[in-house]
Amino acid sequence: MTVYEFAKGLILEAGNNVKKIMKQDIEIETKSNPNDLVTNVDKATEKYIFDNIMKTYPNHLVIGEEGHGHDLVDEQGVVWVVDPIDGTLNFVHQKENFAISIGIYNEGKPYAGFVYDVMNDVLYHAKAGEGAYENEHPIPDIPSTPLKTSIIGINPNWLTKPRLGEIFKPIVDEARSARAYGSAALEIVYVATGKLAGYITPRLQPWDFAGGLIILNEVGGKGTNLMGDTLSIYEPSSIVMANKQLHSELISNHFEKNIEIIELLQQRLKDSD
Ligand code: 2AM
Ligand code: CA
Repeated sequence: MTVYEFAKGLILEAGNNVKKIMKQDIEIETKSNPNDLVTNVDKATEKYIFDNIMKTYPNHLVIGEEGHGHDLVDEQGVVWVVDPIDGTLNFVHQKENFAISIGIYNEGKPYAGFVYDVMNDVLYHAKAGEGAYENEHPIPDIPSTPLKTSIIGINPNWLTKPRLGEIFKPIVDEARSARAYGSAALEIVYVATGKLAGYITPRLQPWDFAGGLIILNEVGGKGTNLMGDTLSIYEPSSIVMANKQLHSELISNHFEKNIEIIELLQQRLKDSD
């Protein structure tokens, strides 16, 4: 069995377990602030995924939101980047619109990406260089769109921030419309399937974007930080994921002229990590 096949089976199994445990009580704790939640399901799911990877591939490394590998910096070999529940607030409040996300990198290069929309039983997956799939259906390349005919994904919470809001408001104004789904992993695969033309956020952790980015790259999309730099799986970053035309329009018409604020923001992300 290839690592790809193993990972595909593992994420589906982990999703089944989530469905089973969420029927019992969900225990909620707060992390860095009152709106930053974690549940027993996040923790149990990361443990399940970690333990199974270690049983089969003891030499592989794992970076996971709920505690694994946060000290890794630039590793050789195979690295799994895992978010056991992406969209924890949705999980707690809505019991849907959350995903399990896995990105696998080999010698620093993308190997495979998986985003599992658990409640809809839809697995988005891609092996680098071999195309992306929504369950068993190939996902076609995404079309190019200018901002004025694009629906973009952005969380409205960012629009109320003093300086960031000033960068993002004109983008929302110019776009055809904006949507927020509350799970970065799902929003990135919605860019890959063309439901959204782009997704923008000033801060994501590697486990939020690693799986989705590999899927998006397979269908001709592009993901970088707001300065246009390549994303690293070892640090948090600002994010713009979009079809290539929209990506380039957003960078040149909106982000480049605010480069000083964006650089400052990027520096703060590194300092706070
Ligand atoms: P999570 O549910 O795994 O924490 C919500 O807008 C999206 O942003 C979710 O994917 C959520 O992931 C992520 N997110 C929430 N707070 C974040 C933070 N402080 N830094 C990075 N990502 C965050
Ligand atoms: Ca999470």
